[in-house]
Amino acid sequence: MSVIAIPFKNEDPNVVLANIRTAAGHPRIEEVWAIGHTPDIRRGVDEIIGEGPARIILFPEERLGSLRPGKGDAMNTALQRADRAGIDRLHFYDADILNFDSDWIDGAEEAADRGFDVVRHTFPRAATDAMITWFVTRPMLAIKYPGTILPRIGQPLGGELLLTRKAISELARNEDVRSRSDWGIDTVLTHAAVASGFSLYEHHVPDGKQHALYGSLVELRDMVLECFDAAASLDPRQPPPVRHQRDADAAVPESLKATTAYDYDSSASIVTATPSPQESDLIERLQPALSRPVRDLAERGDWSGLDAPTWYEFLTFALPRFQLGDPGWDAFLFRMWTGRVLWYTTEVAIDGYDAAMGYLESTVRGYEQRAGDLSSRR
Ligand SMILES: Nc1nc2c(ncn2[C@@H]2O[C@H](COP(=O)(O)OP(=O)(O)O)[C@@H](O)[C@H]2O)c(=O)[nH]1
Ligand SMILES: [Mg+2]
Repeated sequence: MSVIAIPFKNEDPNVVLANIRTAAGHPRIEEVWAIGHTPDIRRGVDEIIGEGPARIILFPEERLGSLRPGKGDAMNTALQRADRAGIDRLHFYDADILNFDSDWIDGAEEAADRGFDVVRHTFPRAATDAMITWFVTRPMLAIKYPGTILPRIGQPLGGELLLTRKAISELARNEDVRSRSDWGIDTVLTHAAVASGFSLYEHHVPDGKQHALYGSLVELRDMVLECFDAAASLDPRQPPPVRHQRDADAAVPESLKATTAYDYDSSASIVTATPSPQESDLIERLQPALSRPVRDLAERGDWSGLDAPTWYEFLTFALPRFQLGDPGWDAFLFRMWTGRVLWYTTEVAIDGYDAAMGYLESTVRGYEQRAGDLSSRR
């Protein structure tokens, strides 16, 4: 039996309810699990329960993890329940998707029918969207696992995926997955599935995922820090080769190419804000080890040197040192990431969608190459 799990928090109730309805109306789906405790969504779900054909069940996330309680607890609640109930296929979809329809479900089910253990949805994103994927997760995976599939997965932070029975049962027993209650859950699940040797299909959604975008980059602060921490925490051993296929890319919608995904002006003030005493202390301590462009950003809010090689060096420097929850490190890492995003926006994204995507992909490949050369010389 196939189940769809939809974690929700502060989303537009109409969007969440429409997605629950779509999920419950699909012939392959027997149950829809809506996981969260926002009161107006609970009330709305109460009204559509029983519309069928699939059963809709609403329950809050359990406190399973050890980090900030968040999306990870919600996903792990579904994973544990699916394991206990012996569910064959568990789909996850974010609650805020505006263009969720039966094609997403069909695409995942069909790949599972062809024998893939895990299916991940992948889709085009605006040139200035996915800034954590492009400047934290994929670079970190490139640095740690060069030459493997891990840095090449399109949406390593994607919350849209399908796990088959084998994967459910293995991942439900994985302590790193279970403890990751925060935004780090996606990174840890992506890594654990590959490290466990599961075959992977990437199903392409050509229209892109239309969902809630951001104002200032400040809204992404927790996500940046938790995703960095999750990537840094991953077992450094290289994963085994896994069977992997993906749909061919399709033409990207023009509207998506023209989308600006965050507000530049309000974000620029993040890098120029006066550092807290903790951040100043940290920078002073690290100062002798920091490169010139990093110091220029830390001390004067000047992000003009945050190019790809500087960012590689910064990530490898922060990798063994960053401490999630340390106010100095949190502020410093977030300021640096913001500077890197601003640099990319003004130096690269400005040249248009295709050039931007070429830059982002080749930067990750370049990092893999650099990390691979280093590890072969060790
Ligand atoms: N149950 C539950 N759901 C959450 C929590 N945090 C986030 N979510 C849901 O996780 C999904 C992804 O969150 P979203 O803010 O859209 O992340 P983004 O698309 O990666 O920026 C959405 O459906 C959220 O409602 C949480 O603490 N509990
Ligand atoms: Mg979203």
